[in-house]
Amino acid sequence: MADDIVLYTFWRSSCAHRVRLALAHKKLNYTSVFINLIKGEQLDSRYRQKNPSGYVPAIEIDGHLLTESVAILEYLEETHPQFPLLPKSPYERALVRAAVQMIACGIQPLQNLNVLTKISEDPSAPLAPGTLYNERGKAFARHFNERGLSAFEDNLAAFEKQGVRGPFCFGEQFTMADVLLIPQLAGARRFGVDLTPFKRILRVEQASASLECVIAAAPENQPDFTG
Ligand SMILES: N[C@@H](CCC(=O)N[C@@H](CS)C(=O)NCC(=O)O)C(=O)O
Repeated sequence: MADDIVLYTFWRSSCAHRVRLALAHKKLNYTSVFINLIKGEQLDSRYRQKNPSGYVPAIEIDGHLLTESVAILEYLEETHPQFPLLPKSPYERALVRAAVQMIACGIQPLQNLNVLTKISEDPSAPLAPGTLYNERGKAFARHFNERGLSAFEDNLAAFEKQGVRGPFCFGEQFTMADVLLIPQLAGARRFGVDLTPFKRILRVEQASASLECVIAAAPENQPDFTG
C-alpha cells in the first residue's frame, strides 16, 4: 500500500514539509503532486475537492484521502509505527504533542499566505500584480515567528531541566516536535527572523541537518523548488 501514497505538496509549504519529513523518516515511498501556492493552484476547484480549505498538504494513503498535517502525522504514526515519532510514555507523548501545537497552532496559522495577503490589504497602496503580501504582512509574520519560537526555546530549556538531553528537541529520539520545528525555521528565515538568540533551537537544527529524512524533505531538494 505504501507505494501508492500520493502527497499534494509545495516546496515552500511548511505543513507539506512536515509530512515529507515524516514519510522520509518512516521510509515510506510516495508520489508528489505539486500544487503551486504562488500561482494560487490551491484554490483550484479540482484541488479543493481534495482539501476544501484550499491548503496543502493533502495525502492519499491506504485508500483514504486525508488533510491537516498533524492529523496526517498521527495517522502515519499509528499505521506505520516503525521509526516512531512519539516517545513511549503517555506523559512524554503529551509533552511532544504540546510542542507540536506550539508551532501548528501558535505560529504557522499566523503567517499563512492568505493571512498575510489579508493583513496587507491597503486600498491606498494595492499590492503589485504577482505580489502576495507587503512589508506590513512580513512584519506581522516575523512578530509571531519571534514570539512563538521564543516560547519554543523556553520550552526546550524546561525539557532540559527535566533531564531531557539533546541532540533533538526531546532527547535522543527524533520526534514530531522536530518534524514541526525544522520546517518552521525555513519560514522564519524567509520573514527575516534573527534566529541567533535561539541557541537550543539552532542546536537541534544542526543535529538534524545530516539526517537522511531531513535532507530528502528539504525545500531545496524538491523537484518543484524555484528558490
Ligand atoms: N492546519 C493546516 C494548515 C495548512 C496550511 O496552512 N497550508 C499552507 C501552506 S503551509 C497553505 O496551503 N496556504 C495556502 C494559502 O494560504 O492560500 C495543516 O496543518 O495542514
